[in-house]
Amino acid sequence: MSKIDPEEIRRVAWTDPHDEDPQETQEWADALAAVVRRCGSARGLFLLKRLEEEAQQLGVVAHVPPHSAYQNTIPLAQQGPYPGDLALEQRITSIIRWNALAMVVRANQAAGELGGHIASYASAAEIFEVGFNHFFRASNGDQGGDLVFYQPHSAPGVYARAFLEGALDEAQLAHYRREVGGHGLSSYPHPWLMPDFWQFPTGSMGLGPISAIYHARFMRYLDDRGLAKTSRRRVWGVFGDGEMDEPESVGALTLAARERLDNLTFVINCNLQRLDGPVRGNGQIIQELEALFTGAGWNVVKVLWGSDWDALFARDTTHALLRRFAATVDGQYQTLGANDGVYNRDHFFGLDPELQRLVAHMTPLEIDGLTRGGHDFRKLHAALDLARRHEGQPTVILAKTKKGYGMGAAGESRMTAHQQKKLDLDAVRLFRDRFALPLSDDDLAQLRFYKPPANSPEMAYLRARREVLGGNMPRRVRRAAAVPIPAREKFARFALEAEGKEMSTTMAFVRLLGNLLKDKALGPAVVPIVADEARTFGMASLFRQVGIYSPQGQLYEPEDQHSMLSYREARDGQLLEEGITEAGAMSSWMAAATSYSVHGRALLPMYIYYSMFGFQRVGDLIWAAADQRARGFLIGATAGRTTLGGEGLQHQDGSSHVVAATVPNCRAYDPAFAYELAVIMDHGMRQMMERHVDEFYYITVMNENYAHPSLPPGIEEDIVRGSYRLEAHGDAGAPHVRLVGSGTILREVMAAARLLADEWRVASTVFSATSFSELARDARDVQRWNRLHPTAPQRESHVRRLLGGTDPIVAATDYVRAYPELIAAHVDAPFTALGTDGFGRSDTRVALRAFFEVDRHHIVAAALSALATAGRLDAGVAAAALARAGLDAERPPPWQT
Ligand SMILES: Cc1ncc(C[n+]2csc(CCOP(=O)(O)OP(=O)(O)O)c2C)c(N)n1
Ligand SMILES: [Mg+2]
Repeated sequence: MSKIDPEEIRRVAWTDPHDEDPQETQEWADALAAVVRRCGSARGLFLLKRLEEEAQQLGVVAHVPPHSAYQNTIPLAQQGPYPGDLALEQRITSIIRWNALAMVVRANQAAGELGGHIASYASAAEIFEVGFNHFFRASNGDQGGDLVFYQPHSAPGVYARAFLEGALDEAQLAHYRREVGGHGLSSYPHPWLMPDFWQFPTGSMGLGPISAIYHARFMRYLDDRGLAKTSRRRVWGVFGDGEMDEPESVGALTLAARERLDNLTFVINCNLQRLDGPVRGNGQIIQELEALFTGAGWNVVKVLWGSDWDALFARDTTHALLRRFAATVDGQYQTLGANDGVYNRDHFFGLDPELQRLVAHMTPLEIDGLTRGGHDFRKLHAALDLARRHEGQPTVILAKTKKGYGMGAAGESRMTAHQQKKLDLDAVRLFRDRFALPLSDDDLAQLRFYKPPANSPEMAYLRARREVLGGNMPRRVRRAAAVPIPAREKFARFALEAEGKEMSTTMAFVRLLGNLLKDKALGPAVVPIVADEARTFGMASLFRQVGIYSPQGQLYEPEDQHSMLSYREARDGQLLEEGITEAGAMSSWMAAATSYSVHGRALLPMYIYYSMFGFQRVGDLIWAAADQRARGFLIGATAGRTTLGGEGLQHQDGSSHVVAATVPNCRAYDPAFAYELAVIMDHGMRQMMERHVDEFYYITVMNENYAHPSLPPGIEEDIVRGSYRLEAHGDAGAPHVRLVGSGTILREVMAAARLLADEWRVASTVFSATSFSELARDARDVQRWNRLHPTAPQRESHVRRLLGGTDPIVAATDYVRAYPELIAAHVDAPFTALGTDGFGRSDTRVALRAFFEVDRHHIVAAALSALATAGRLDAGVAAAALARAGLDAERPPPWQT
């Protein structure tokens, strides 16, 4: 042990005024250092743990910060040699940087409105390149590759690399953000728009992180159930430090640790900035994230300082650098990043005489060249390698970078870096020089893309690296083997031949699900998902029938082990019981719903949930699922604003169908009868599992019990189209009205038809509307075709086929009026919509339906009123009907109370 220099001790004391006995402190520190040197870090850690136990026994409470010092987690000694050619990789990265920049600047020169981002990729380039050259494995034959979630605003960099790999051509790069016309590249990762390229949409902050976690988890599920071999596949996610503020980003961290997802690595691009400014101007986002991830149970690896700092650390025996780092907030780091070596010398090192001495031998240019760890291949490689080898925990790599790295005064660490997309010629020239790009001034002026000759060392190296790793990335596969759907009669006989049996459509769904699970071919492909509501929907029998997935099996005797419905967790359990996280359940659903593409194994997920907590709560995840070409069923249960009686304002859903109608590949249905549900599910399964159609189904089911008729003949296709003629009432020659009902309100409509015939001598035809949105879509298509083919024989939409003519139409629903009004523009008759606009509230169904004016009496009154307006009935009859039913014409509208 070297002799302690009293001068050194004084220096420690000088920097830590709380130290009463610096000599003693130094002795402890030296003793620890000696043990680590002699016996290794494991022994050092052991001693510390023992000391901590001793301290606890003595009643000493440690105030240990929840993060480590502001330095690299991996010490230089454990770094290992770099397995690549640093110089070549540097050159390749520079070329990609250039092409990414040229792509964005060109898009903005060509059409100033297109936008695009450079600064995010500029900060992430080395992270991506280390991944592409050494870690990201592509799917190759039977070898499933890695799943990579790319930071969305870095898309130009991913395109620029694909250009070098030959997956994209120059014309495509020139059409960045110009997708109309079919040759362009989408702004961010969108599988809908680039189905052979992108796998996962990440453009909406926060959805990438939660989705990545559930994909990693779902790979375990596939393996544990023997559905696909995934043990060699990994999930890598590169996300922004600002993005980590999204609740979704952090909402599932503990799940990843709990399920020991060591197949998962996050790399957080900690450039300390988001769009408007610093992520934590007055704090340190890296330390905050370290505390968060450590607390959640992750393995945390910090990559803060590049290799050129190593020599400084080695000489900094008193940790003056670490103390200065700890005292520097991110807003200050940003300013340091934006300024030159002289500024950094004076405003960082200059604050401490010890640090001044440490860099006294360095020129300002050398100080300026000190890089952050996230721009150093060696440091990044060591971290990703550690993550890949680490067992039992997911790993997060916190990589400190600079936003706009290399953009100089045009963007580097500047407040406005995020939105910088126009660079003048001087800035572009500096960029070329900074990255030593082989570009002439004319190349710069033209913003020419650059691709080295095919036989150049750069291209040979790039190809060789990707060959080792299985080929080009990103790449998306479009299909998997079809899964045969059993004959409808086999799984749905009870629904098709219900013969008046009483049930709810929820019960019918659960029974259908149970039957499908028993089918030999389809059964194993079904993935039932709940978010702590299985009992609510009468699905508890599934616990025992198929088991609840748990990677640990069941480590306890369930309290109800002797019950038929025992809570059974199993390693090969089929049901995903997600707990109270709709975002998590939805992410699981997405993983299963895209398994046909990601894993080459088509599955049929069915996520059943409180309908209010779907499109409203996790609508953006559903939108992302649509982008991802998800296939599966979303079942909105306890649906309808007046059907879910007691639950009140926050539970009663009156709007999900309106939102569902806006998702282009979502087919949404509101069936009233079990046979409708069976026909819709049968159709959906065949579309998705047999015909490989990229669409998914949203079906609302209710908890109201009533009698269900059998399937009338010949109406299956109309059920799928959105409506069919159910029955007629009244005498020929009487004034006639058309009544349309959907969901349980169809039964109010049927009752109204009888009242109209019996009490008011009005005839009616009743239609069941299984989907106003599907009717409207068909009508919209036909309307457009007719508009564009004015001289051709005009086509007729399904809704006009059913509801042609001018007899008034009254359409009633348990959703807001906007839902039935989707078809109003496509019929010629006077159209009255009755719906549940306003706030829900708790009461009985009867009371609620009267309150929202969707019960039989209001339907009768609306029908008579419409006939009177049309001049087919005396207005007094309508008034009499209101009076007879005791309806208060002067009460305020329900949507105002
Ligand atoms: C849900 C959502 N909200 C807002 C945005 C707009 N937005 C795009 S990037 C960005 C800042 C991202 O900062 P960060 O995550 O730190 O990434 P960086 O660009 O700094 O690498 C914002 C606010 C978005 N894409 N998604
Ligand atoms: Mg950032």
